[in-house]
Amino acid sequence: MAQPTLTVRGFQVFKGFLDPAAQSALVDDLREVIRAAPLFSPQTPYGKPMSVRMTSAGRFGWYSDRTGYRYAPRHPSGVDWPAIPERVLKIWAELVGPDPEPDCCLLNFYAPEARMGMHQDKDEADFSHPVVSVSLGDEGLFRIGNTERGGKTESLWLQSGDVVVMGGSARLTYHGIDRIKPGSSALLPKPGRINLTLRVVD
Ligand code: MD6
Ligand code: FE
Repeated sequence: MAQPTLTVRGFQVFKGFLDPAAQSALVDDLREVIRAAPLFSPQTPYGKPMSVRMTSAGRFGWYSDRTGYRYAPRHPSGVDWPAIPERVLKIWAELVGPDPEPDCCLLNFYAPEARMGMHQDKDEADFSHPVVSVSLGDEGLFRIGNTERGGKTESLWLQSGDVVVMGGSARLTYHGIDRIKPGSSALLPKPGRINLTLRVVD
């Protein structure tokens, strides 16, 4: 199995795991996902829309509105989430193993001004399965904190093609994206960053 380029507070970072050709092929797959299940801006329980736009693939998709965050079996339009592309499943299989497969692939799109506040990923049933994240397009400044809110943090830039595995003792560590660097990658036709997170929800 591949060895991480670096490990930061238990987050295993595989720099350049996807080469440019693999990144382009993946973006083509994701265009199909977005065509079937268009990006939307989730409302937060606090009444403010998130700055990140999102959609999902797989049996479950991530959804949020005034009543809270949850996994939902369908896109807000009522259509089923599209299947997780094979190329995405292959990344998981290479880094985590073939079984179980992820049942949710959350797709986040960061326009130049978008960010994501510090959070834990804790809405899944079994934290023994890692979360795998794939970065595409412009670089994003990823901040890693602690298992409790607050305290000292460490930041690193995630570049197009980097993959991060968050498992083990790091599975419940706070993390977020402070900002992106528009124009740092030519992968996407306009400035922005795509991040995929793969999980086993159920
Ligand atoms: C992002 N990623 O990179 C946001 N979650 O845009 C995440 O929130 C994340 O990168 C769990 C594990 C890895 C991640
Ligand atoms: Fe997260």
